[in-house]
Amino acid sequence: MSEPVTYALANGVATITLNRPEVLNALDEALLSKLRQDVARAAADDAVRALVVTGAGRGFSAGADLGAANTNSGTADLGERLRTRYHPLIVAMRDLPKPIISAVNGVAAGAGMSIALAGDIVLAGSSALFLQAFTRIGLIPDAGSTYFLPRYVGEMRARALVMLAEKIPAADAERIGLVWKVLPDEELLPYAQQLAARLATMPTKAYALAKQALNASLGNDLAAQLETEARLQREAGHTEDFQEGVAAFRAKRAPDFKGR
Ligand code: LHQ
Repeated sequence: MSEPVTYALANGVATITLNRPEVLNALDEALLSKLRQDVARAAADDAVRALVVTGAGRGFSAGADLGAANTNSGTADLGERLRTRYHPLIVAMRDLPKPIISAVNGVAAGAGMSIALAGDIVLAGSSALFLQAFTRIGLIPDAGSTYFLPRYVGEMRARALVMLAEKIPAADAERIGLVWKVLPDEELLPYAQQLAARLATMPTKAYALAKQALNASLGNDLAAQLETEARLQREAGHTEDFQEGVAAFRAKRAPDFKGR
């Protein structure tokens, strides 16, 4: 049986591919478990300095596997499933000290959309669709969707996305700020990997600290956020890459960042 998630490393980039294409990469126990393992593996490997998360086949992910007995039984404790299976994954992605590019190659629905939005930069193929499928089946958005949506697109659009649960085409997703860029379908993965390979040559430690600052931003007032910046910039100021960045600037040459 093929693995529910595949992992490949090239040019400092780990490409993590959700791999149950026959069900549009619906999230079952095995897929979620391997995905958590692969994110942890990328986090722990110093040779990895950027990640791409994408889907095999014609979808990114159709969300929770509605065929799995532990999801659709009506007596299942979905809160507990979220706490044990989804939250560690979303937190690991958000806190990962390396940039994550979500390459949304087709439909991203329900918790599959939440996983895509947990990336730092969301790219989409031109035929991708975003669907807050949850209310269609009598659930509420989860796995971070109610956190990401108002922050990315604003309150009104978040409420409409959640309540109308319409399929949002890639171009509209870009227009409202759910997506950084839309690429022709066949260019999506090569572009995502090139972009990630470029990020992998950049000051990885500074990205990790910048992620921390951005993660803290929306819960902070200005004074607290300025203090967060000062604390994290102090750390950035002690990195080898900062020394290298300034030395390269002065020497009018390209920097050679090591990620530390
Ligand atoms: C699927 C799925 C799927 C299984 C397509 N499961 N097989 C919930 C519970 C627990 C804890 C955590 O959080 C959550 C949150 C959630 O994620 S709730 C939201 C769950 N997802 C959905 O409600 C989306 C359900 N799927 C759809 O609405 C459609 O499949 C979409 C719009 C995604 C794609 O439509 P099409 O492109 O027309 O494809 P399709 O419907 O023909 O699907 C292809 C195959 O994939 C099909 O199997 P089949 O054997 O008939 O070829 C589907 O049954 C299967 N599939 N989604 N979530």
